[in-house]
Formats: sequence, structure tokens, C-alpha cells
Amino acid sequence: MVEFQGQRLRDASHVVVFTGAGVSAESGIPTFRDALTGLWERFDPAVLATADAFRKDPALVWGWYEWRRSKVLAAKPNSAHLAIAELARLVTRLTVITQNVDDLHERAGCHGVIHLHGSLHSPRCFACARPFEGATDQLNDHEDGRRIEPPRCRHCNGKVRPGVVWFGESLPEHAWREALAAVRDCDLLLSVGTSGLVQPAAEIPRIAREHGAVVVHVNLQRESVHGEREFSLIGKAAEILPRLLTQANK
Ligand code: BV8
Ligand code: ZN
Repeated sequence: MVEFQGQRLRDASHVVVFTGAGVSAESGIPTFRDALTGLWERFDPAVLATADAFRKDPALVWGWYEWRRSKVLAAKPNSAHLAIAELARLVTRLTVITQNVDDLHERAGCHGVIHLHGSLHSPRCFACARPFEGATDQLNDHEDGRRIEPPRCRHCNGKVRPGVVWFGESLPEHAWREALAAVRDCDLLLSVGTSGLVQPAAEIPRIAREHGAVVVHVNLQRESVHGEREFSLIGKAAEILPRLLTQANK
């Protein structure tokens, strides 16, 4: 079984890097697969990350997102994020598509990151959808599990919600369209730290493969691969991505 070598990144005309929670794991951001720590252990993210949960208990859901936002504010980009930003400067064209709602790719120096599932940094009114610019109280890192009443919209007094895509909500039209165009055009797709369980984002590696791209999975677990143009690199993103960058730099 031939191992994928980073040099192939240099020869690619368009690289897409598709990331999930695993790319931020070594920055200390809990992934969905790991039980969330503390109080959140008894909640299922797929239940909490819904409009219904917010309608039923806005303070619980807003508190969970504020806790997650505090983890992101306290976190730093790890060497996987940094290697991806370095790769973007090295290869002919690189597009980052992420399922993550943190801004660690941006803070590592990536531009034009496509957020399929929104962002913790773009809260908006649940009633009139206007962006919320107000300050929200800065939680310190350890206060997990606090219920926090969401702030109110200045315009209509509606409750402010996180700027993320909840289960049952459509992906932002523009982001999904832009992502599909990049995935269809690329000749190499790196899928980094995703369990591939959430639709329609999970289709991305298959779409890339069907359009003739080489697909490389980077994950702690082995991924099933189809044919000799698909590879599974097993290990931590923060170790494998810098290694691929070094090989690409040769
Ligand atoms: C939609 C934002 C329809 C919120 C997220 C079929 C059956 C059942 C349900 C559905 C279905 N098809 C569609 C659905 C509904 C649903 C869905 O897919 N459900 C799942 C549970 C089956 N999909 C939706 O609702 C989507 N919308 O389909 O709309 C529609 C159409 C028209 C009109 C109206 C509606 C919207 C889904 C978006 C949900 N929002 N995030 C928030 O963050 O709170 S999803 C969220 O979970 C993430 O964004 C991400 O996508 C997903 C988690 O996945 P990962 O990122 O992969 O993370 P995970 O923890 O799972 O895995 C981590 C991986 O990293 C692991 O593999 C691990 O091994 C690896 N790893 C860990 N550490 C490291 C590592 N790898 C490398 N290095 C390490 N150090
Ligand atoms: Zn409003």
C-alpha cells in the first residue's frame, strides 16, 4: 500500500482542505464524538444543537454556546491549523471548508474560510435575524453548564441565538454552493478530523473523488478507502499536517 507523500500537494493545481472538530481537538476544543466535559456530558449535542431546544430552554442553549465560545477564546490555533495556513501560501490554490464554528483557521492566518455550519462569532436575532453587535458577558473558561439568558435584539427585542447551523436547518446557501464548486474543481482533497456523520457535509469527500480528485483522510482512526487515489493517514492532525507540509516543501 503506497503511502501518500506531501510532495503531491506541490503538483496539485487546487487543494481543498475539509475539516471537522478533530482539527481543533489539540487546541483543547472538545469534539462532538468525545463526551463534552462537565455538565454537558449528560446532553446530546444533536439534541442541544436545535432550534427546538433553544425555544424550550433558551438560557440552557445560550449558556452551552457561551461556554463553547469561552473555550474558543481561551484556545490557540494548533500546528495543524498553522500548517494549513502555511500550505495555502505554498500551493497554487487552496480552499478551506470547515464544519467547525470556531475561528481557529482564521486566527492561524487562513483567508476566505468557508463555514458550512456557521460560526460562534456571528450571533443573530432569533426573531428578525438581524446580526447582534452587542457585547455578551465574557465567561471564564471553567464555568461550564451555566444557564445564561440570551441577550435581546436592539431592534425587535427578540432573543439572540448563536450564528450556527442547527440540526434540521439548511446550510447557508452561499457557503454550500461555494464549497461544492471548490470540491468539484479540486484535484486533491484533504479531509481532516471529521467523523463524516453529518449530512450534507459528509458528502464532500465522495463528491471530490467522483470528480477525479485524490482524497486523503487524516484521522485518529483508519478510514475506508476506495481505489488507489484515496488514502487514510492515521494519527493526530497536529502531527500529520506539519509532516505533509515538510514533504511539500522539499
Ligand atoms: C440539513 C453547528 C436539511 C452547530 C453542526 C439522514 C438521517 C438522519 C438525519 C439526517 C439525515 N440527513 C440529514 C439529516 C439531518 C442532519 C444530520 O446529518 N444528522 C446526523 C446526526 C445524521 N443534518 C442536518 O440537519 C443539516 N441540515 O440536512 O438540512 C434541510 C433541507 C432543506 C430544508 C431544511 C432542512 C445541518 C447539520 C448541521 C448541524 N450543525 N454544527 C454546533 O456546532 O453546535 S454539526 C456538528 O457536528 C459539526 O459542525 C460537525 O458537522 C458535526 C461533528 O462532526 P465532526 O466535526 O466530524 O466531529 P466529530 O466529533 O463527529 O468527529 C471528530 C473526528 O475527529 C473523529 O473522527 C475523530 O476520530 C477525529 N479526531 C479527534 N481528534 C483528532 C481527530 N483527528 C485527527 N487528529 C486529532 N487530534
Ligand atoms: Zn430582532
